[in-house]
Amino acid sequence: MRWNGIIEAYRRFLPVNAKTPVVTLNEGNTPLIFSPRLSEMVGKEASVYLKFEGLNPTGSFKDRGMTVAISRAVEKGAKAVICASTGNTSASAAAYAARAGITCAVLLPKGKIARGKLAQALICGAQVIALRGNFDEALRLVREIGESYPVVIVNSINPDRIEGQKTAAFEVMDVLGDAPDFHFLPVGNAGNITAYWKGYREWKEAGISKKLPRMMGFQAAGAAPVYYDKIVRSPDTLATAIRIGNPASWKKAQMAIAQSNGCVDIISDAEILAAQKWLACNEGIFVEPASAASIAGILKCLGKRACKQCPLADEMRASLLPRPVKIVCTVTGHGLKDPDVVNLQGLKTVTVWPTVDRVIRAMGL
Ligand code: AN7
Repeated sequence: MRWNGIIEAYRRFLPVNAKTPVVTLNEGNTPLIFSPRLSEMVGKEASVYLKFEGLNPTGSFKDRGMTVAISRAVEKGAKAVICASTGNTSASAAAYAARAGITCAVLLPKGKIARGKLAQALICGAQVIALRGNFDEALRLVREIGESYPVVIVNSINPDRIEGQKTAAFEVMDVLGDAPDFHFLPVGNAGNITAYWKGYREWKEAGISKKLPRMMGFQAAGAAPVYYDKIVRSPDTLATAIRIGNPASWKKAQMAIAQSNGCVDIISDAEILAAQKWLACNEGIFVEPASAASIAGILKCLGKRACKQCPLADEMRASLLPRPVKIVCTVTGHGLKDPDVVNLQGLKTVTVWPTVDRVIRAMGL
């Protein structure tokens, strides 16, 4: 069957009507990839799946929310949209605005955007404004501009974004037949964890699914306002996508974690890099550093340094895990967006003269 994007697939759960002009790049329908090695690490009868959102049209989960936000903006007659971004929202907004034929302005923290994301926003013709400030300052400006100028904000403070993003939970349930037991996610501006929880709840309330997952959120240690329950004035992490100190959906994310009996924890930049490398080397999936946060998270839960409140670690120790247990980790963005990370990983090519002998020696044979 032909896939025409998330609005067509899940129309009756979304804030659209027959007259809404659908601006789509056929986003969604991303694969839920079984991870044999993570499953084995969790234990017998465990299945761990990776929701690979890097396979959306602009390479991140943001496209799900953007198709709804831009379609609705066009429906309202908007001629321009604006967003603050750590990179992926700007890439997505630029692409969908280009498709809609409207103007897009993006406010980015100068020098803190992965190279691929910047290229995406620029090539799609967005007005790219580098701010001498961080994401939180950019979002504050966008809120102010949205109040006084005729532009639609397409950050996740626009509820249409959350509505679109909740379709990822629908897709997970469509594939698994029900919600998983645990859902692991990176947390930055906290929109995505809010959206998944909304999606899971809606289908449970509609009687389509039976279970609700425990929401497991992970923040970079240097940018962890939800974990510390405190605004971080100068957030810092090499995972630039989640370099956020005052998340827009903070309260809703806390609610999702509390209501689902889940957990929020931190991982260090070193753990993020290690998880990114581990996933690429062991499962062949290259994700950007922020996305590796969910993998670093599950690895932490399975290891000795699991946080005290971690339900997964607790239940594993006490053999209380439901059997068979199902776990989903969302990997939010594609690794190709941030190619410079190979330098941080300390990875290098080997250069040799063009002889068989030299090549064989370089191969270590
Ligand atoms: C790859 O693009 O905030 O907790 O401006 O790009 O919903 O914010 C990106 C966030 C995780 C965090 N993974 O999700 C932006 C932006 C990737 C991301 C997150 C982002 P939220």
